[in-house]
Amino acid sequence: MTRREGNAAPAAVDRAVEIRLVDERKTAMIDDVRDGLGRRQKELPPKYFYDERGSELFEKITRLPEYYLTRSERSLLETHAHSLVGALRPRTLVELGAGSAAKTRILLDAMRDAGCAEQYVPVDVSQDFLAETARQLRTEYPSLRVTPAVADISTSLGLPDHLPRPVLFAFLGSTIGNFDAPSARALLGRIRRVMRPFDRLLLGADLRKKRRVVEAAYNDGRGVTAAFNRNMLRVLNRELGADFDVASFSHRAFYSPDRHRIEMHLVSARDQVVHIPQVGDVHVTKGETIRTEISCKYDRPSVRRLLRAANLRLEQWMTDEDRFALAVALPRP
Ligand code: AVJ
Repeated sequence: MTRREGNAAPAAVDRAVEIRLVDERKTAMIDDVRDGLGRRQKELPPKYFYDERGSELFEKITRLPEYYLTRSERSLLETHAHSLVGALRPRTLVELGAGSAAKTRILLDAMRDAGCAEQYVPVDVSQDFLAETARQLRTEYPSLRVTPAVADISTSLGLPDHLPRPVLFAFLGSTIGNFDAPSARALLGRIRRVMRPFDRLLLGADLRKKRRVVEAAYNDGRGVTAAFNRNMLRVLNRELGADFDVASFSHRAFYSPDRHRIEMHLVSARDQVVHIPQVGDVHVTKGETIRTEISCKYDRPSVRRLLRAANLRLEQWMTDEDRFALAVALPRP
């Protein structure tokens, strides 16, 4: 949120904007919850993991020995950032699902070293997280223009109108894995439509691999992933006034080799009724599950197909011992 010191009216405008954003988030959440819990396989969108506690738990996950994804992607970025940025010379970095922007600095450093860094646009659903990230990056990169955009990328990108080109769009962390095939195509299509010929998309995707390796990453020995999973119910309790008995749900994550994806569920230990204001009473039977996340795993042909379906072309493919991939894509004419 912008601060306009010493002027009462704009501060009131800021406040009004803030209230509207909070309101919109709540309305969208009610719709998502009503829709998701009304399905035969109950489900909730993974974006609701990430309140402050959820973001902290996720940061912990990224440091777990079993969770190879973040380390693999970081090492790929460290290896390839300079040559990527040197070839493209992007003046703007747009980062989708920016989060804490930990890996962003590798790209921003490379852009600064190449002397092309002008603007950074972190896009995220979490307004608090964005404001903090923006503040930090402005201090670390004083000559960089930082213009955060609050948006739910599953519906729109919310980008500023005029960006210095070329733009490097970064969609990292295997967040694409959270989207099923039709939604992933739609999301990449939205990115494609704002791309110009010299812009590029840098996509981080987790790769298909031995079941026990991928399952271990989502069933860590310390129970951090379990706490992360259950945290979604705490978010709904706090934000919607729901009364989920968090302790009565246990964590389950498994790899489906046919669908090439991890599914994460919360399993109810008993028959119960959950009251959710503005949604209604939700009946959950003993052993019934709520799916909280899918995490799709790719290989080169499936990434190429996905990009092609969004009118993008795979230009470059980098992997870290076949654990994780960075793909560079360009718009097809
Ligand atoms: C942030 C979506 C990449 O799917 O691996 C980590 C989230 N869930 N452990 C993933 C997550 C459980 C993560 N992404």
